Amino acid sequence: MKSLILGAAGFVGAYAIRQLAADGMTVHAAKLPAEQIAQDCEALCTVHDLDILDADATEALLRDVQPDCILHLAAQSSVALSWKKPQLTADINIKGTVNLQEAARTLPQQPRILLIGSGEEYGALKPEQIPVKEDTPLHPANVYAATKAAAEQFAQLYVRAYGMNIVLVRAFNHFGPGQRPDFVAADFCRQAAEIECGLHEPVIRTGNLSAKRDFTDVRDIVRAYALLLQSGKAGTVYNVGSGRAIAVSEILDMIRSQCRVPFAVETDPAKLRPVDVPVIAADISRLTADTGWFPQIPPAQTVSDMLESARRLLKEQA
Ligand code: A2R
Repeated sequence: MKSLILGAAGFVGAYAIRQLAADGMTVHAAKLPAEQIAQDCEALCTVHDLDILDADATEALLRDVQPDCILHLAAQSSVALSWKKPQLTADINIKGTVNLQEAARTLPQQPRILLIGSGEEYGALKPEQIPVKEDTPLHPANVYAATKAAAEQFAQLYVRAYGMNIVLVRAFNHFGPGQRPDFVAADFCRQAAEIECGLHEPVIRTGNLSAKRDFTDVRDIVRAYALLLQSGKAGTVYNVGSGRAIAVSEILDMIRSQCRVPFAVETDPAKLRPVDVPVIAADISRLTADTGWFPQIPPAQTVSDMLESARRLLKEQA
């Protein structure tokens, strides 16, 4: 089976390349021209340059590769940046997805597309709505979430209007080694590693610690994506998450228990979001029923791997 991963140089992209290659797929990986595929992934895939905002180039790449399945990860994926750059976020997340769907529509053989949306699409949830099921109405509470909900609407339209083979994912928070520090756990791990090396005063600066999110190890996430590429149903939305809400403060506690030196905690107003959703957790029964997937890596293991990776990165940069 021939797969094409869009956004392959991103955080999830590297793990997706490794997973699909390990599953025996032929992997084509598309990235922005200025980006680099993770070094260990180069031998596992054929690399292409693509800006998904270029509709003609997107169509040309799909005609060239003729993939059986497409994993669409290309996105402006930061909630914080989405408030600062709403137009860019809308362009990449909505227009980019429409470009992909239009390009796929012209292929003689319709590929299966796995479109990656977000648990953020649900917005504020009442306690009785948690864990949240896929049929819960969407009330996006930030620019990123609104663009992901819009992209999903386009995909549903293309499934109904053109019979396209698009499977929809609402992914909840994922984390793991290699994540950029503009995501909370990676930010804390980098600060902790810097404190250990004496590069930083012994204070971790945080945003809202009481927010509860459904955190899943990225290696579990890509396993779910691979299973959905095989056996997800077209036009169906799947929550992908652990099914359990963890407070950001619990992540910080895990880092505290593994950090080699003590540290204090301070609120940084710049890290607080204009609108924050108190609790998000996924109902993953549909995903489990259709694929047999369940998460295998405990959060404390992920935090330990992330801290180790942040320490390694600092050593390499020294
Ligand atoms: O923004 P950059 O320079 O980090 O590049 C991102 C890339 N990307 C694009 N690729 C093609 N054409 C574009 N116009 C374009 N704009 C951005 O997509 C990045 O390399 C990749 C997305 O990866 P990350 O930002 O690392 O997100 P992550 O965590 O891998 O999430 C994958 C998917 C996204 O759809 C998220 O919204 C969702 O999972 O949670």
